[in-house]
Amino acid sequence: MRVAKRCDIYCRVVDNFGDIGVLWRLARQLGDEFGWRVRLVVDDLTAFHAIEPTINDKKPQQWCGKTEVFAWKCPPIGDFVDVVIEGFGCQLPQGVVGAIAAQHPKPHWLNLEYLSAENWVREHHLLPSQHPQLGMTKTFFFPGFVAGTGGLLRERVVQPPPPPLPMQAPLKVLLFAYDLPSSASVAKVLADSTRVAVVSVPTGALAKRLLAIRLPKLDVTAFVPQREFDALLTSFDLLLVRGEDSFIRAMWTGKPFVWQIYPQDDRAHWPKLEAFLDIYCVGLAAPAARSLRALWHLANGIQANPAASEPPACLWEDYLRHLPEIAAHAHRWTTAQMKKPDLASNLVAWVLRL
Ligand code: TRH
Repeated sequence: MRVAKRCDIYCRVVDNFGDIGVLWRLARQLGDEFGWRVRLVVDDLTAFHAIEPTINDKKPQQWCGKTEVFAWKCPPIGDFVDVVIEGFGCQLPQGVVGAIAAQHPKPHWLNLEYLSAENWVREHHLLPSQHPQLGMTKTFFFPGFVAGTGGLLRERVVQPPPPPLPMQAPLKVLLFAYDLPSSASVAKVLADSTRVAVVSVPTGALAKRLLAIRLPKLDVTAFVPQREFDALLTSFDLLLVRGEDSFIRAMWTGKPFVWQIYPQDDRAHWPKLEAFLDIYCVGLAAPAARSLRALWHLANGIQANPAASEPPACLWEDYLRHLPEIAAHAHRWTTAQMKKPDLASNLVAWVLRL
């Protein structure tokens, strides 16, 4: 029998809930499915509490299920550890780097990167980088959608989606998006549409903005614990999601979705969105793909050619015309993605092979 690996995961919350959302899922999965002894070190316990209400944001050390959680200011130092995962280039606390460098044998040190569908990801996945002073190697682990990348987070409980049903009744739409003008314009189009029954918006800055303009059909919902979030997604017909974690979770439902990517300076996020659209639209007939792209661009405030762009309501009507085809495609895409190994399995396999 293999001895359980001891794994420390480090998370700095840059913004919102995605950083902790992803690393909390990974911590849980490594503990629950692979029997690893995981410690999660987080710099923002308040953000963690928002997605996992049992976390006490005043406690520097606590257990949450099988995971031991530490506040960033007092990380566990000195205990033997097999694997160290640095979330999204967060840079380990100084004392930790020294401690793992002094350990024999040294742990596997991974940097888990942000998700991207860009081509270069495959070439960079599992590239080592030598620490100039410590003689330690840090390996870059890239999630991704295609073979040769680290894959996507998906727990064993995630089931293949049921085939899509005809959508005759007015649609229930989830809008979990950033507080941006493009989100408000999509919300208005949805609310004005006779095909939409409700626009459900989780409490937060965007919900406030939409309440202020008295958006019709608006339903502001409470923020649910992450463990309930995935089930919640399945209760909608169309999912407008954002960031990294809710995007992947929307995908696992097999339902049609629109991804609002995390906005970066200098439009650095635009090529990332296009890279995903390029792989996602393979197999979708050209008119439906054009329509899908147009709605995604609207949600992301992208106007490829402002002079030629149609009014948002027309883009939505066109999307609705193609919705049965888009829904069937979403189901096919998800079913195919589910046949690939998931991120935690890939990570564990890589560690055990070394
Ligand atoms: O919150 P996000 O925008 O997160 C991020 C971060 O901003 C990060 O800095 C950035 O780099 C990254 O996006 C790309 O979106 P995301 O990734 O979808 O994370 C939201 C998390 O919140 C996800 O784990 C699901 C969870 N959640 C709940 O647990 N309950 C809820 O009710 C809702 C609406 C979300």
